[in-house]
Amino acid sequence: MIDKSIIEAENAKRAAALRADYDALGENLARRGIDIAAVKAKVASYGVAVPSWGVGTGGTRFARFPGAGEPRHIFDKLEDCGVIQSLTRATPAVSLHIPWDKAPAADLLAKAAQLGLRFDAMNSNTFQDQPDQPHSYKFGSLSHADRATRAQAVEHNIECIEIGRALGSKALTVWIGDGSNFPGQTDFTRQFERYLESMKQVYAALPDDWRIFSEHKMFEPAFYSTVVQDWGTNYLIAKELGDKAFCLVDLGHHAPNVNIEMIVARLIQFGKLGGFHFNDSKYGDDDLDTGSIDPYRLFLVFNELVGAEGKAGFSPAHMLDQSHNVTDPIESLMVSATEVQRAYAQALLVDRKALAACQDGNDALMATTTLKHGFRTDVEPVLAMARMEAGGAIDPVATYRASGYRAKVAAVRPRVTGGGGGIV
Ligand code: LRH
Ligand code: MN
Ligand code: MN
Repeated sequence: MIDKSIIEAENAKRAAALRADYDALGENLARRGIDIAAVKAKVASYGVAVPSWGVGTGGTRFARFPGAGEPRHIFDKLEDCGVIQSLTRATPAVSLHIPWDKAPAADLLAKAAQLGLRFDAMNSNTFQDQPDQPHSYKFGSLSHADRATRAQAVEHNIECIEIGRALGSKALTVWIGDGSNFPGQTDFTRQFERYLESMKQVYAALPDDWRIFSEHKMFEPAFYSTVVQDWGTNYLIAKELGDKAFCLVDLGHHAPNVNIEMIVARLIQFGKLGGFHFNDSKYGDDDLDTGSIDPYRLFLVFNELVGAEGKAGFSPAHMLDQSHNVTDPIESLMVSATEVQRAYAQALLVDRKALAACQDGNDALMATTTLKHGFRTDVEPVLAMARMEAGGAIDPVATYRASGYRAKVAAVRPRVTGGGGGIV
């Protein structure tokens, strides 16, 4: 999607400075007993999936302000994802949302192969009504009081598995908006029983080598109670369903100040961490760019993940889940993928032996300083070198802008008008 010659020309402007910065960092890390090449190799093998729904401008419930060259359908979306991957080399997979991305499997596979992409977890959607759907989700889906509505939601999830199977996906993520808006509107227990019964039916349709991820979220669209509201309920679900069921942690789905890294640690300890939706937030489910508000928290999450590397059966799925309102979504997703990689690289630098010794010796100050040492290290040269060696851009955003991609697609993709609320 981006001409190789543009990447090469842009890299040529920056290669000498990168080499000097990389060598200087290499010397610094060597003094700390860290081999920069080993860190680079790990960073190079790291990937985070792009959400198909993230490449279009999101919007809020007040308005949507589309940009130029908005993707018209899943094939345009995949092309945009291809751009992100070709420049960052950190996003080899795309996570699809059904029915938004419904299209013939052969066409999706052909397009993905052409762009060097594959498909990560499938996402079902029973938080909106679709045209021609017999039963409405206004009062819930998998936990609805009406059996036929629940059955329709179960069927949809099974269809998502079938679509994903044809695409080489290996997981289904289920997020529902079910809950209530008024005290007394629903019976918490009966509603959760209905949810579990429905999820058991979906679970029964899961192929042997698939996983199902339930995603918790504190509130919204239900504003009084939500069926899958926190990691505790999520853990109960995963336990209740079985070995193929895991919890998905969307960073924006918690109250402000909640210790998310500790939730991650707990789920790892009990073998139920399924994956992530990375984003950032200041107030609620803001879906801001990953690392844009609190990069230290992202680092602390990765500190837990690196600490668990190698644990039997530990392989959480890494996906972005963002909504872009004031930026070019391609640029935001490229920067976000890099931020996730940065947090990973910084967490790799933590001296875990020293940290454990500080913890066991009750040296709180040196324990936290040991962590900070990793976070404070500017690892950009490692990330940029890994990108360049993989054929990507030293500076993805500058290279993207130099390519004129957005103007080119704007010429063939008709302008979308604004208005209406967003969806995520
Ligand atoms: C819900 C959510 C969930 C949906 C996506 C569109 O807030 O995070 O992951 O599938 O947004
Ligand atoms: Mn999410
Ligand atoms: Mn969300």
